[in-house]
Amino acid sequence: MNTFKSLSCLALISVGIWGCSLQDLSEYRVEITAYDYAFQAPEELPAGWITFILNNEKAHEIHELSFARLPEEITYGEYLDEYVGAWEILLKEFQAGEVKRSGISARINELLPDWADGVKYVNARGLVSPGRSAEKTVYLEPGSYALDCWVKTEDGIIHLSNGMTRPITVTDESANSPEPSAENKITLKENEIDVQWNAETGFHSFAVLIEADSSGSPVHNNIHLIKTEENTDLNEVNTWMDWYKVGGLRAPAPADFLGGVSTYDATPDESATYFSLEIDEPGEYAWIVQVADGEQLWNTFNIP
Ligand SMILES: [Cu+2]
Repeated sequence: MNTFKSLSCLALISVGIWGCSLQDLSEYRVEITAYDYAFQAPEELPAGWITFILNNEKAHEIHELSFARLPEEITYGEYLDEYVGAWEILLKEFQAGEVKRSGISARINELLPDWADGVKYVNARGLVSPGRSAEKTVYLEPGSYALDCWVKTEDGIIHLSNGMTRPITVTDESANSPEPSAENKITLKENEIDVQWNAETGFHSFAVLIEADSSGSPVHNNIHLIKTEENTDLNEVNTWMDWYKVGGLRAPAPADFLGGVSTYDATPDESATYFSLEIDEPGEYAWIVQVADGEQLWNTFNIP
């Protein structure tokens, strides 16, 4: 099992990752290895801030880490049968054209069990292309979780249906790990991605803050970094990032994803979401936030 705790602070300083203090000695790091289609992951973790490294260097497809916290009385088996099963039925009907996009919400409510509202997505995505690794740091309360990949195969099958899912129990024991002190800040505004950083090759850590709309809801729930080529169509990437599209998150990916995060239960401005990634070569890149069709929210830039 590739679980290890607390890389030494000196090692981190030597490669210039964190503004390190003695408290950072207890950063809790877990490596999750992705395969097509499986995760190698621990069965049990302590509660608190956990840094997950998604190692996608052994797989041939793009993958993600999605953490769903299960309702207390529900087993992982029930979650797979009744909850994931409902989404599988919906997806088949949607792909067959029997359910339209506008009808998804009504149909999935018919299919899902009564307890479905109790499933909480504490953190998702962080799409990572094959050959890459990326990190994110997530706060986990004690409880039962499912670690899933919701990306779809070329045939439109959810990776988790092919086995890319693991149960993880978060115990009452504390990870004794501090909230990350990321070196860079990203603020997601309604029409702007505000990134405060030095765009250069190397390892970069980010805290993501999300502004609220007039009703108090977060204006966005995701951000990713992609490497672009001359023919990369960012409108196409935006459309592809929408799971609720027949071709959404379905192989092949239209861009090279370095990492990022999605968060569904975020509180605007109050708590940050954390991720880190490695920019391994100069070139053209883009920060992209998946937004509704016809809208655009990205920043393109060059790494010299
Ligand atoms: Cu996957």
